[in-house]
Amino acid sequence: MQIPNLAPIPELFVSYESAQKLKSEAADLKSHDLSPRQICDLELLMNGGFNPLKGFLGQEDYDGVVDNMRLADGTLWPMPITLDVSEDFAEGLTLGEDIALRDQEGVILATMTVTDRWTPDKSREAEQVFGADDDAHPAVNYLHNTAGKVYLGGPVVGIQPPVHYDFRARRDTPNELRAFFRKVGWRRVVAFQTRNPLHRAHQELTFRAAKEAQANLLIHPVVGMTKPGDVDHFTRVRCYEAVLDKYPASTTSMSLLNLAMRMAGPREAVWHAIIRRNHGCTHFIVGRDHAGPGKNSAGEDFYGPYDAQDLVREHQQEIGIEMVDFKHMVYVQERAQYEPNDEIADKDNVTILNISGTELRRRLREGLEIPDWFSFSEVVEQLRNRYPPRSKQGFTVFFTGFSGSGKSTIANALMVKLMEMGDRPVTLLDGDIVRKNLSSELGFSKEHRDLNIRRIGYVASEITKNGGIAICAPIAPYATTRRAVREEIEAYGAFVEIHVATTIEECERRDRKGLYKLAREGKIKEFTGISDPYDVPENPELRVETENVEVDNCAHQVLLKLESMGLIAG
Ligand code: PPS
Repeated sequence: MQIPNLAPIPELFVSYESAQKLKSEAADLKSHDLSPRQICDLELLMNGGFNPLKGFLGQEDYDGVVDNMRLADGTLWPMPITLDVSEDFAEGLTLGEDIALRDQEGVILATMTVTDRWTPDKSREAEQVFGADDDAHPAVNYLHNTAGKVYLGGPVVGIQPPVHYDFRARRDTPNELRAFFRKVGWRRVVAFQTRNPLHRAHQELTFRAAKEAQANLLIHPVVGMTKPGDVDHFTRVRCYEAVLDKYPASTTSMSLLNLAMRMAGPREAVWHAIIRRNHGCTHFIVGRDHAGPGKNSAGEDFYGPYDAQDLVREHQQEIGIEMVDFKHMVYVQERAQYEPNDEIADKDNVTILNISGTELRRRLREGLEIPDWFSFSEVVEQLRNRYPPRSKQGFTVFFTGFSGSGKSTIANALMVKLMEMGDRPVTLLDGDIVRKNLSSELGFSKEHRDLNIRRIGYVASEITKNGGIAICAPIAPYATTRRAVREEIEAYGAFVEIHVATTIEECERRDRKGLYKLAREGKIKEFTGISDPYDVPENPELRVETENVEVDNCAHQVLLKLESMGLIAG
């Protein structure tokens, strides 16, 4: 097991000439546009990362994998690699027919002969593979709410790998890595799987693992799809590059793996081990709660903390890779070094320091110190860049209220006050301006109002994502639409909902544009508050009254709110 066979492993690609021919013939085939996850799966099928699979699983293999982690011929394989499609697409196919598999731009990557088509029992798959039919598990959620209803299976013929424009030199196929190990004479290689930035504890444990196994180290991070909410791979790769310099020269290398993780704990760990064996590694580090999906809907862990280690240990011989268990490293202040937690004999007499992921995120968010013992300054710098403190992040102020309530006036006053501060660009998306520039073809039906607010939400989310301040001032009468926009924006920064609570009677009394009169006369239909609904916000960040209050004062209340939320400096 320790002396790897670094001979090339089978790929599913055809020669360049055959690929050109297949490509032109494939133009006549029915096409399936692959999802991002299927593109990741196809890449690893074609380049041998999923060896011995020769295509997407057929029904017999699928049943074997789901029920007992084995293909129909008995080979160990823990994860269903399936091509899910819509019922409509599946119905139009004849078994034995070839289909073209295209990426999201329409480029043909492969063809597949459809040998199997079936409607899976997804609840059974969830129970057997992921341990529970619970949508709190990201892969179960995907299975029920994203994946198509029907599975197709059959052998794949590879035409070209998916194109990556980022970090090209850092991506290797199994055969490229095998060739690299041959070239540099690495006979024992321990792989470290990760989807998180590496800090000092990781560097210590990987270095120790390599020393223990008398092996070289391969940092093998996943850059395909990881757990929703993870640090994006662009930031992570820059962090990994910084950490690479901390290992003794020529002992360690890094390669990026375009895997779509399922967060399936023990089964996933076995899958990861097989993939690393295929990439020419002899050892594989498995930690506590490897590929854990977080808590289930009852607030409990899906898997036991050492289930993954147990399952890999049970199958390591058969896979042909040796498991190295991941030690939980903690920092011992008195000795100024990291030590495995379970090897510290004098725990009562020393100070053990640790910073959890949650605590790290809090420190980043609030711009607090991240100590040198915890991470490397280059890594912290990358993370601070990516996660600036709230006072430097983008955010959206979303005013809602009746026509004539004073939204636009307060929004304009707020805009100039924020521009006076000058640290972030400010954009005003006022109701009237948006209707002129973005939504000129829309009317005031529920459907059109929703579309209008969605567009505003999209533009505001882009501004927020890029570190600017978006001020929106539409009527936005529907609570569900406001909630959807809030969710979209909160992925990037704060969403501050301000209800301008001027009563409809007061708005009608002011009637600055003369619209209420026309609405009363029936000359304007579906007029909010008169002949159309308005859902009063239940929990806005701020409610402002405008009767007998100066505009300047209203804008000032908003500024105070932003300050109390840490969005602007006090
Ligand atoms: S919505 O519901 O959020 O899409 O509405 P919004 O785009 O903010 O509306 C912008 C302005 O359109 C004028 N207007 C109407 N308002 C409500 N109902 C009807 N039927 C209507 N027809 C025209 C109204 O003056 C809104 O301007 P504001 O700035 O709110 O006074």
